Amino acid sequence: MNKKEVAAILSEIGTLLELKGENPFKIRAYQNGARALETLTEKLEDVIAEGRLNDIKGVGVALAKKIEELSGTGKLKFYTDLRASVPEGLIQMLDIPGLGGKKIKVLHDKLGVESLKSLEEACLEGEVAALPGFGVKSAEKILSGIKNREIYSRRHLWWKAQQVAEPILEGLRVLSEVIRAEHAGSLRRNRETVGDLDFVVASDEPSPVMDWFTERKGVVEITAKGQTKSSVRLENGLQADLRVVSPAQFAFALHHFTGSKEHNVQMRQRALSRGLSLSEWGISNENDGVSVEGSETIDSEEALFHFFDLTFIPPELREGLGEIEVAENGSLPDLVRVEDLKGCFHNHTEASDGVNTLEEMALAAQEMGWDYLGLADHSKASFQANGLNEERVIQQIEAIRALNESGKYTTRVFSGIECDILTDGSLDLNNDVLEELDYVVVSVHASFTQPRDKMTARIIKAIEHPSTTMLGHLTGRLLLAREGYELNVEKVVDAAVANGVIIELNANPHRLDMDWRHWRRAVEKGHLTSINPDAHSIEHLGFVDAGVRIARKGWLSAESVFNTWTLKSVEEFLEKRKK
Ligand code: DGT
Ligand code: CA
Ligand code: CA
Ligand code: ZN
Repeated sequence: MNKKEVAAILSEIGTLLELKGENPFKIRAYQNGARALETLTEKLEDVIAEGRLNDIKGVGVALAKKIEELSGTGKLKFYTDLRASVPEGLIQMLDIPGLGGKKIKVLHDKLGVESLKSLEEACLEGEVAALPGFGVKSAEKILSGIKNREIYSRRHLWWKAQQVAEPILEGLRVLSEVIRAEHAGSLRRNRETVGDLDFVVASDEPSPVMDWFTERKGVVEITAKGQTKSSVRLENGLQADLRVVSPAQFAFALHHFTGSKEHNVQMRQRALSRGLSLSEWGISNENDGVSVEGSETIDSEEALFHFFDLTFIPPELREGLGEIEVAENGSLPDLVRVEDLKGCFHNHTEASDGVNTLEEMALAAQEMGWDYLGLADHSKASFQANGLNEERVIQQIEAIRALNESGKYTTRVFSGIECDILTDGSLDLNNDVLEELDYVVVSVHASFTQPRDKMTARIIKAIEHPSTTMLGHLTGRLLLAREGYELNVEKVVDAAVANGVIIELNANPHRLDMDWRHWRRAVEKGHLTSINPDAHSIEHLGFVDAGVRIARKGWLSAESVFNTWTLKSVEEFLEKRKK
């Protein structure tokens, strides 16, 4: 386990102890220990190897032993036992925004609630609002938190769903009875979250295919099994549907089960307007149901779209948002591809809350084949992330300059910062230092609950700051975990365009922020974006893949994406912005 993971467990132990009403000194010891590790500037393994764990302020002998155990084995019996001793319902309450160990203990002690259901009832009956320290607002917030949690639990992050789906698709493709196999549904459409997995297979022998699909390791329940459709529930909570069709039906079935429903409805209307009926089986005459001449040769989605006088519509655009009309004109955009990226911005190093060094990040970027890499550690207001003050920023700028001059790596490193937007919209570092940087990302990391107008004005003020180059994670949302803060997206986009500021597409699979639904309009207004992984480790650089998928879903082509530009154009752009 790395120091961040260990710190997270210590902090959770603190919360669990709070929940149990343990001794405040004990609780504080774990919280302090977590904080100490979060802000540790060295590698945890080194500190342990050199026996210096005890020297860290806030880490006593007992805690040091636990940290060593976690770091070495990834496990800690004390933690496992503690977790098991707390009712599951109370642990679930920790997912509700605004509820921590202390508050949950009060709810449990005063109202006897031990499950989300009983907590919901207590909220509805006004019991929570009546508790000291709670009130009507916080009861409402708890209610919406419970509701969101339910909605969240029904869906899965695209990134995770993809990891589950990939081996299934590969497994299907190697079966001798399988002629073709594809993903379908929301996963194929690159939706940010996925309800269930869908697979479509062409085969003349469905039985062995269905057997393989339902008898795989990882299947915990078979909810349906037939010759054309089977459904299973998998151990990780995901469900998966498999359709097996004849090779002649494959293109129609793939198109149908890719969806979306809205896109399908519009395609059917288009068919109907020609007296035809389009379904997952094929194209027939609306009146007599007889298969239509020419339709039997359709063996691909390209051919299917062509039959209806449309250019191929990439799956990610099939949301019923005007893609059919644009395909009719043959003017769908040439969507950005991951190979188009020549680098990326907004990445963290161990100087703030990342786990890798500057050199490790530069090497990893070089291995990605990138011409440039922008670093952007946190600024000092993000103290929990060990944000940099002015002095440390200057040190980092010098370290980056030295690295570039050493010629050690072919990747050019840009010095940046992820500067906190303070509550009033001002920036967290002084102007002299901001001007020394190659670029500045500005982000909101605190005071999420400001009213919509205030938050909008706060962000616009930061956009108008002359040093600002990019706006980080527009809404602060965490998919399936936390709603974004309230703001007027349209106004923020307008301000960004007016000031030549780039709104990033944060590619972290938990964020994918700004949402894909806003990009098409933003680009029509002349907006430029940058697909930024917000990497906190070298592995996270790979998040750009998720970002590109969402960019495609937002109709973006390479020219609207800053980090597809050449190193020279990027340097010129950043130079010009500085003047
Ligand atoms: P999900 O699973 O909620 O993330 O979203 P999808 O789009 O994967 O939905 P799913 O799995 O229920 O169905 C897969 C596709 O099958 C869907 O995108 C379109 C098609 N489909 C399903 N039900 C209907 C329907 O009632 N009408 C039409 N036109 N298409 C449907
Ligand atoms: Ca689905
Ligand atoms: Ca499905
Ligand atoms: Zn951030």
